[in-house]
Amino acid sequence: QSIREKLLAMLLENKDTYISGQMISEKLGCSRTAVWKHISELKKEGYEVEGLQKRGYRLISTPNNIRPHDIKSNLKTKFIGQKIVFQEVVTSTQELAQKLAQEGAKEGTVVVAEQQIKGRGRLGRTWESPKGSGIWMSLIIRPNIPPFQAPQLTLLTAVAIVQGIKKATGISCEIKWPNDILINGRKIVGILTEMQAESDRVQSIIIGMGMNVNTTSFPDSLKQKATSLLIENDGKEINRAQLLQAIFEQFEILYIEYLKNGFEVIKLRWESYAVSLGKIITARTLTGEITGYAKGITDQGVLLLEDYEGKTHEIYSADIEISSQS
Ligand code: BTX
Repeated sequence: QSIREKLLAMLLENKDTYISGQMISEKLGCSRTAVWKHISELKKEGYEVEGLQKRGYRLISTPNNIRPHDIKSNLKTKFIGQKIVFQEVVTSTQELAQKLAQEGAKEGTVVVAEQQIKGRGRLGRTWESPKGSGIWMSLIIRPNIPPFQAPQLTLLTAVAIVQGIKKATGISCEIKWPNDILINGRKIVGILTEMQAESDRVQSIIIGMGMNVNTTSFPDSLKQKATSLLIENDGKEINRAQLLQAIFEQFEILYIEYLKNGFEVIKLRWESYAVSLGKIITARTLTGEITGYAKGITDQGVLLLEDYEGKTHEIYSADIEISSQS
């Protein structure tokens, strides 16, 4: 942890009391003037800190920033999110994360940006990533699994995000296979998993997550399909750093469980959040359209769809539309 992160952690831990400049300087091993300078810097970033002559410093409020120290000062993970690369503007966090992964970035490294100018969805689609209101990030992991199991990580990520959102905000979301997180049928999060692999082993998986957090309005083309946590939270702003901490923590718990015991437990959780199962759905794949009953997912995360003739199809990649409640 940097001095800035340690200082913030101390202020956050002692939110209801004052901590003296003397105590801070002893714990951080720097002069009281240095402490004062760090506090001034934090104030410039939007942290409200009260300083009283005889009592010391007290944190009153935190800004809605997602720089590394905002996220890491209160992050209780071993490796997920412990290294954060922050950029104000990027083309796509996926691109930068891929480059870092090739250069040997450690597992758990995260790239976060305030804005993407070429945010990517699947199949060459674009992902709207306006400045300041969302979370646009890519996580690098290096699981020792064969490439065909990589889709399991998309499903694991969806579970981690649903649980993280619930923990940080109390809001419940649903998962639509394979990679959308919805509230009341509208998309709040998109997940894009990209892999670098040899024939039998994964080298790295880059999990891209785009979340509409404090977005107040969408372009016309998305108005019917998209929503944000703020909109679903009666217009109240969500603290993005706290949300990220919760998601990283949930992800790490699930990921460790997955590496130890396999996909089974994750699958059960995923199914409990899935809206697309047990319904008649239409799957649009690259080769055509199939309508049928969504029976479930396999241990590899493949969707099983039973058509009207009773034949079961294995769907690896598609867009699905839920046609009816059944
Ligand atoms: P997808 O192909 O499933 O969804 C893309 C579609 O979703 C678009 O065609 C559009 O209809 C709709 N859409 C676009 N922007 C938004 C938005 N902000 N909110 C809701 N709906 C939207 C889903 O792809 C995967 C998206 C991953 C995005 C992350 S952001 C960080 C990382 N970097 C990067 O370039 N992509 C990932």
